[in-house]
Amino acid sequence: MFKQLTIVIAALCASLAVPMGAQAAATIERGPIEVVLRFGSATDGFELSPNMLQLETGKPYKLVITNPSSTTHYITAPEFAAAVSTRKVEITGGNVERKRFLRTKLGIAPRLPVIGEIELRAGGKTEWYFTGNDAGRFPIECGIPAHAQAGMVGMIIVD
Ligand SMILES: [Cu+2]
Repeated sequence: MFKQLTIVIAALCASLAVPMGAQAAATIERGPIEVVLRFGSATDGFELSPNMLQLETGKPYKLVITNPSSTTHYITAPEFAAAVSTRKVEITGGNVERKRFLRTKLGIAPRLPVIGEIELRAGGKTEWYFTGNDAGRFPIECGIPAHAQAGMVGMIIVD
């Protein structure tokens, strides 16, 4: 009886130990936190969805931005770009025309070149990898004249 109980306890410990070990490894190897932001809509609505993102300083993010509309949009968030450390901006789908970089326009000394604008053509998709450095509220909008006024505005809050 005692021997059987010992075996049961040993088996229980082994079954607990494996998942806990796997969980610890998964935590260490976990990649950036993925956040999805849609610029425009499939019905050509002038919107950002969601129009508010809540992020945290010190955490790595992968911001996936899509443009399902039939028109070009400019991802414009220079203050936000200056408040994060960008690792890379990757074009993963569709048609992205260009990335424009700012260095001194904001009157600050960015750690790295600051992304001023990403032009995302119809059907385009881009992935922006960064870590939040500075807390604050940062506007994000479409930089094409009249698109922001039509509703393509949003806010990124970094706590
Ligand atoms: Cu636009």
